[in-house]
This record gives sequence, structure tokens and C-alpha cells, in this order.
Amino acid sequence: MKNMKKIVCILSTLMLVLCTVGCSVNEEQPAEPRLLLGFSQVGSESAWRIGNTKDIEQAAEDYGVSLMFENANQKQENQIDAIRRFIAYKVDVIAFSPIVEEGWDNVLNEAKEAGIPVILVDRDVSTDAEGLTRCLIGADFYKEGVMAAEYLIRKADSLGLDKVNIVEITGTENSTPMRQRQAGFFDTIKGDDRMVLLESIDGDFLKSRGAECMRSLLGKYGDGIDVVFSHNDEMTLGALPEIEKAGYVPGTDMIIISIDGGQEAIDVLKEGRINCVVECTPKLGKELMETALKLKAGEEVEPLIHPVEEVFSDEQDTSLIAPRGY
Ligand code: GZL
Repeated sequence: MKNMKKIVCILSTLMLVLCTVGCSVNEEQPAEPRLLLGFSQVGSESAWRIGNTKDIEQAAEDYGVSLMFENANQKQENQIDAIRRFIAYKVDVIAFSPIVEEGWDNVLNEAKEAGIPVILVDRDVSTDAEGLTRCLIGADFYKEGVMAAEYLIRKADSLGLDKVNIVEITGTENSTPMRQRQAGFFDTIKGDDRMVLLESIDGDFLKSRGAECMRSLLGKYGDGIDVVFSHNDEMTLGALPEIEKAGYVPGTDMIIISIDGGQEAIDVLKEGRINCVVECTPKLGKELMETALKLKAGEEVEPLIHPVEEVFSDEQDTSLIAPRGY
């Protein structure tokens, strides 16, 4: 009988040890990633871009996705190199935000031949080839341009303006947001004889270039400028001090229209130095992870996913605008 008790005691201890070790081993073993995703980001040129990167990184963590992230620092060749590394590494899915629309066919064909699906995030590519990408997750930039112009028409009506001289500071030339924001804006005002474009100048979505462009435009047109239409907040925030240095009050002497909707621009909108900010959300990470996981599972995915976006302007009580998170 005594021996039996000893055996039971030893077995119980052994079971306890095994469970403890087992638990600690399970606790220490990170869960296998559900997917290996290669992502090539344009750069870090704006608060929007930095917010987009943070949102994608957080979404990868939330969804248990292993993220290979590469920052191209505004160079297309760096994006092409990164996509080739993802192919060599045999990632499950490739995603990227193409800095410009042209020049991707070769590397996207290589991904297709390697059997790796590609998701476009934020921006689009221009190609005649079929089936190089599976989905575009990003804003309707044309609609953003339309919403900016519709605000301007309402503003001109409310001020009783019979002439509206516009200068445009554009984003990166040949990028999707630049092309479509411009098209949406000018398609919307083209029937309105009050609206005159004085000049359009490339600010490359950069704050420093926004300041340079504004200095040049002020030098040429001065108080002939009624409206500044800027394709992103970064360039707008670069332009405002130049307008003030030239002796003008932005938001009063000149109507200021911007796109992105980051916190800094919304704060300036609340001060009345910007009149309208069209939202372009950088929060695309959730849709990216869900789409990538569907592709890995062999499921069909929507070819186009547009987030819902709104307009913030001096037509509303801007004190009610919630914190933006980017
Ligand atoms: C828009 C995005 C643009 C932002 C800029 O989705 O591609 O690039 O408007 C960013 O701020 O640089």
C-alpha cells in the first residue's frame, strides 16, 4: 500500500511539472504568423504617410501577420528592388503604394510568375496588362478633387465673388492622387466662368516644396490670388507662413483648400487660417490585412476598396471635429 501511495505521489508531481513546463513552453512559443506580407512604402514625406505606416504596422500586429516593411524614401527604383526581395524571400503576399503610376509592368510580371498576389495600397498603377494586381485599397482621389471644388463654388457663392483666381500646388507628378485630385477639381469648376486658373505648380507633397511654390506664386501674382488649392496638408502648412510673410491673411485674404485631414491641418482650420480640408484617411491597414489573408486562403477579393471620407470646412462648427489620430 505504501508503495502505491509513493507511485501516485511521484506521478502527480510528474504531471504537475509537465503541465507547468508545457504551459511555459506554450507561453514562450510565439504563435506562428498567419501570413508573411511584404510591404513597400513610398517614404515618410508627410504626416499622412507616417500615419499610414503606423496603421499598417499596428494592423499587422493585430492580425498576427508577419510584416516585411521597406521604406523607399520617395524612389521608384527602391520600390522595385524591395518587390524583387519580397519575391526572392517567397512572401505570401506583396503590397505596395506605387509612388507614380507608370513603370511597374516588369516587376509585377515577375511577382505574377512567382505566383505571389499583389495588393495596391493608397495609389494605383497605370498598365495595359491584365491580372498584375488583385486589389486596390485606397481613397477615391477624383471625388476628393470634386469635394474640394464643390466647397469652393459654395464659398464663392456665399462671398458673392464674380471672379475667382486660383493657384494650384500639386502632389507628386504622375502619382494617382495628383492626377485624380486635379481632374476632379477642374472637371467640377470648368462650367463656372468665375473660376480662373493662374498657375499649377508641382510641390511633390513636401512641406519645403509647398513653401517654395507659394513664394514663387506670390512673387508672380501677389494679391491677384484668391484661392490656393493644395493637394495635401504638408504643402499647405509650408505655404501658409509664406502667405503671412507677404502680408496676407490666409483664410481671409485668400481661400485655402487642402487635402488629407491630419491633426495639424485641422488645428489650423479651427484657427480659420485654412478654409477647407478634404479628408483622405491613411487608415488602410485593417482592409489590407483582411484582403491579404483572403488571398492566402485562396478566396476571392474585391478589386477596389474605397474608404468613406468627408469634408471639414468653415461651413461647420469645427470645434466638434474629433481628434484625427495622424
Ligand atoms: C494620398 C497619399 C498622398 C497624401 C500625401 O492617399 O498618396 O501621399 O495625400 C502623401 O500626404 O504624401
